[in-house]
Amino acid sequence: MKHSVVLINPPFSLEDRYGKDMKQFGAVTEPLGLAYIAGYLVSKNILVRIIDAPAENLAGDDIIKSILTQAEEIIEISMLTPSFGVVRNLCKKIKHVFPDCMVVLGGPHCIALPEQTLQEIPEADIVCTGEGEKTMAEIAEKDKNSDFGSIKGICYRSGDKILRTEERPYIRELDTIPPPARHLLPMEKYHLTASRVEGDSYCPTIIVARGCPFSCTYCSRTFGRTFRAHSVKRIVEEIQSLVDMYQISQINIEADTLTAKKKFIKELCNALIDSGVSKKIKWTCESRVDTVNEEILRLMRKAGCWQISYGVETGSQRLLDLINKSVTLKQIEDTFKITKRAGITIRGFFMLGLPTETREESIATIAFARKLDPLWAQFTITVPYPGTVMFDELDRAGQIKSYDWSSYNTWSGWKGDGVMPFIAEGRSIEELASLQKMALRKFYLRPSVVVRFLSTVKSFHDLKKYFIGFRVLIKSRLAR
Ligand code: B12
Repeated sequence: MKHSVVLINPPFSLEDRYGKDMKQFGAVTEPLGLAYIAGYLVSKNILVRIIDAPAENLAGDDIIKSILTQAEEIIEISMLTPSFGVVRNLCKKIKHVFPDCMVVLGGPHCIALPEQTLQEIPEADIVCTGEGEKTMAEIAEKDKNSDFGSIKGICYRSGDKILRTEERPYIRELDTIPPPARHLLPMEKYHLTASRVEGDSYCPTIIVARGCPFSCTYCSRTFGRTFRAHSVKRIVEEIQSLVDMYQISQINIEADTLTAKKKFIKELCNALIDSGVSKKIKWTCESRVDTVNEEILRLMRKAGCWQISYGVETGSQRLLDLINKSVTLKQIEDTFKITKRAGITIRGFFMLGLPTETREESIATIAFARKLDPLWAQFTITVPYPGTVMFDELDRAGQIKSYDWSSYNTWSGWKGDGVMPFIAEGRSIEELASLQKMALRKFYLRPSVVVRFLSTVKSFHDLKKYFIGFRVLIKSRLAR
């Protein structure tokens, strides 16, 4: 028997993520994990729909009303670590109103802590321990009281026990799964962070690969170490269909590490050029400084890439080594130079409050950001997410301060929540929160940067965007 399924992106709002002041800068993005699952279920003739609470501005009660009208039998919810509290409340509400439905959870937090999630959320019936497409199709064929032991990649309840089945291998050939079912999403409601978009035209995200061979200690590596990519033919087709359906002129290309394999990125760029897509579409992406060179960057530029986000993380070589980033400060500086030379703008990501980091090292990170001078810089306070080497090490050392997963938010300091899961010895949340604000001010409130931004204003929209940003920064100085 096939059930009808509702996939829910939980009501984890921009305010939950960034707090009042910063919420206006946050992105509301397509829940592509759920859309991939939906695409697969549709291909198996399973009735499915998606409720995207953040995009539709729905609260828990609105979701319940929506489920009531449709009477779905399997309810699936996607969860990140910081959205844990929101998901737990939603599960309670759902099971209170629909005690007989089956609640399945999945996403990065579930992949990291499947058994514990079932223990901590008694209303959940099943947790998916990996990629959800095939697993969900198999679950949808089963009744609530069936034996789930034969379905790979889940944790489930059997009486009072929590059982874990055999791991499901990663999907090796990504082209065997259909594209994400964007037609089930309210596509007009999404927007990326302003720093990733040129002007105010719509910029959707496309995922071209999964898996990352690197071993940074702060990363969950949800999709394993093997880089698996869609074929370039399929990627070009997916972009082309986005152009046809939504008349887009820009796109955000995502992968765990897009440039992990030189052969792949070269093939992709050449395919974008040869198909003519590069003439219609400009794109932004994320990368690592040690996986690109001048030749690749120039090819990426030719293929339409206008911006790359690099994870710099810290201005201390000692800390770079400690987080196993496997790059040097010199490599970072060199790659920033050649990227700018290739005509590509840069966003730099920086982490404050890494384990064992001193105040001097935080200041060095801020100084390094100013020296590198990307167009945009983001400074977040380190959160050791479960499933990472960093979390395991700190947990073993008894240094995790909070197991309230809702506090696992890199913007907690700025929000002033008063709780952070980890604070390095000798530091305090107040100090890190004020450093995060200071970092942004020191980076953006430089005359050269203000002039640079103002000189790029092309529309009233741009002007408004920068004005709001500068106002928040100045306000943060007053609130210090
Ligand atoms: C791209 C990306 C983003 C983009 C998203 C763009 C977009 N339109 O999707 C942006 C920049 C917006 C972003 C933001 C954030 N991100 Co992010 N992001 C990623 C990244 C690099 C890839 C995500 C991706 O494309 N996945 C591809 C899809 C197909 O995978 P998926 O969503 O995980 O879904 C699959 C499975 O998880 C599972 N699944 C998912 N949901 C469900 C539900 C059910 C019921 C089932 C059965 C299965 C299932 O099946 C899906 C298909 O196989 C990951 C790293 C990673 N590999 O996960 C980090 C990652 C997911 N992000 C992370 C974080 C923390 C965040 C932020 C909270 C950061 C912040 N401080 O604001 C925000 C939260 C955004 C939000 N949704 O609320 C963490 C999550 C860690 C954790 N334990 O929670 C990750 C893992 C990176 C890390 N630090 O290790 N992110």
